[in-house]
Amino acid sequence: MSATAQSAETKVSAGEEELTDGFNLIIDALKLNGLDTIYGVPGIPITDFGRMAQAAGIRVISFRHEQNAGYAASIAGFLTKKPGICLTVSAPGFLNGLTALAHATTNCFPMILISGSSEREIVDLQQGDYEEMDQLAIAKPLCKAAYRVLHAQDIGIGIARAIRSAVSGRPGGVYLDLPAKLFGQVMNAEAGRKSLVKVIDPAPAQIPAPDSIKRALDVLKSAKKPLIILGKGAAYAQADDAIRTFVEKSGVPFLPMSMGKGLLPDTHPLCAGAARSTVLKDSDVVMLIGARLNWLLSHGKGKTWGDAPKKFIQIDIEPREMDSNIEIVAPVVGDIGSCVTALLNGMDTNWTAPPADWTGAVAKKRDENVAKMAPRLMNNNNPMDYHGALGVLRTVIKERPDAILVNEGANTLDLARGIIDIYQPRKRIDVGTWGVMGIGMGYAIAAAIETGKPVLAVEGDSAFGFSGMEVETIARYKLPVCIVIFNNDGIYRGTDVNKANDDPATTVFVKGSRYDKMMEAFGGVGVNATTPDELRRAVNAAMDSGKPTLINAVIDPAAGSESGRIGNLNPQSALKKK
Ligand code: ADP
Ligand code: TPW
Ligand code: MG
Repeated sequence: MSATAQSAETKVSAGEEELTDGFNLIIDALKLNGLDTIYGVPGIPITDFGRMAQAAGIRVISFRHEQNAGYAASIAGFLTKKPGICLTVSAPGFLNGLTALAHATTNCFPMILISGSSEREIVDLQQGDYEEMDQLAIAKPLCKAAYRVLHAQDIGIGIARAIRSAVSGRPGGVYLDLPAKLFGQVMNAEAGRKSLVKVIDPAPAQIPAPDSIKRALDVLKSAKKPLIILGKGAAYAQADDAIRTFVEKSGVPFLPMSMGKGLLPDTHPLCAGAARSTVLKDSDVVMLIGARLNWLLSHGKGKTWGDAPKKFIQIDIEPREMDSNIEIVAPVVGDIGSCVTALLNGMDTNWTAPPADWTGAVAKKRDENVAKMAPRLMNNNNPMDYHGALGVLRTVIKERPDAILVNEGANTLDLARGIIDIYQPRKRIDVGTWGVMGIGMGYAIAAAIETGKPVLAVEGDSAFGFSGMEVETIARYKLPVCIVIFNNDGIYRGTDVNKANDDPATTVFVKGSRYDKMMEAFGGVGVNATTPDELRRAVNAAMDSGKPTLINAVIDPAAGSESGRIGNLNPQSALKKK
């Protein structure tokens, strides 16, 4: 024991000095900054920290695997604009959480991964400590910022830096390394209180330059065939009213990206969601609001964008995003709330809507596509196909527009994205920029915890498997989550055959699996649904009761296609035997 700690203890027993320690200071710092929920997995050196945080009124959600806790924290950040907190043990727990931290950074979600770590002196000399790893160095390239706190008196500043780094500018993941020794460090309580920092205005408004607003409006006004694309940055910004007013006042058709759906309802007269290929190809001016020109938008070039010459306007908080793939003729750098408000203020009172032949053509195409799809959504096929099952879920969400839809898989993802209309902002959360499988249960848990709304998780059977054990977590916390597994016996399809030996093909699973029994094992409701009618009854009952429910929706194993809608990105061997 150090001399300081020794003397402190002596004083406390003499009743002369009130003391605090690392455990308490971290908890106090989080609470002071309104961070009231932690997603994690306990163990050395953070077990007692979790207990104490819970006792101090922080909601601590204990998961079965850190990756799922991390995904929960990442989407909590997206939904609330406050950094989601994930807490893990050292080396293996840290590494399990790291995928989610990288995911948060890639998707521009604010998150803080807090990991306990082993003794610095031993780690740095590589002397083989318990769960030895130089975690700070490993985290650095995968997040926006990484910090380590060595002394109790620096906890306040360390957490303040982590919060500000996560939410200011382009949001992202932050790593905070807390060595085991820090938790037990003792210091004077009054000095401890004074060392804490309540972060003032953690994500200050970033006002766009007036010139950039004027330029953007001039370009938009000059358009004959304009288009607005709303990305998940626009959803994150929580500038819902300004965005809706701007789109409606401009009269420009809009295309929502997957998680931008619901900013304006998918059923809005200006929504071009069901005319996607037409508007990308034929538009002449495209205004991006919180959406990057990455692979999801074919980098702004190539066949998808057609031959019509195009001008791009881009609104983003990150200046380096401009010209990342192609030239942006009107860059607008600032936070979306400030930018869209400035655009609205800059629009003349005599602003004229785009030419009616453009808006009319977009609406016509959209209505044709919607009409073409309608009968397929009402089919009662047995075994079910994707359209029959998704037709049911579409109605479920239409009737409960405040429910949150979680979605992952390949066919299950791509088809649900197009078929299930979303009516309110931030009600659809999915695989994001990486198209990652495994976000499902973590997202569902955080969505239920952070919003208190019912959650419908629509999951491919493979996708679900990446986080399936968290069904127990959902049952344990009695969360209003209804999981529907599109069980087609495998990845993309359940029909592949391995002709070389007796092993199953690489993309297929056990046929006729009953995932519903997993939820029953933990005391929740399990249902096996083989028809759209059975599915409808089971989902409605689950959404009405709020009981943890898992529905095994049996889907025709031959119904899907390889890689869903992105088969074009899938290299296939030219030498493959037919
Ligand atoms: P999508 O996948 O929906 O197309 P992306 O994740 O590619 O969306 O893009 C989101 C963009 O939004 C990022 O470039 C990010 O910098 C930006 N962004 C996030 N929050 C804000 C905000 N508050 N104001 C402005 N831009 C933001
Ligand atoms: C972390 C690759 C993309 S989609 C998918 C995998 C494994 C599963 C598709 O099957 P599923 O859906 O969910 O049953 P369906 O309806 O088409 O049958 N590892 C990670 N992320 C990704 N994207 C993969 C692997 C993949
Ligand atoms: Mg499948």
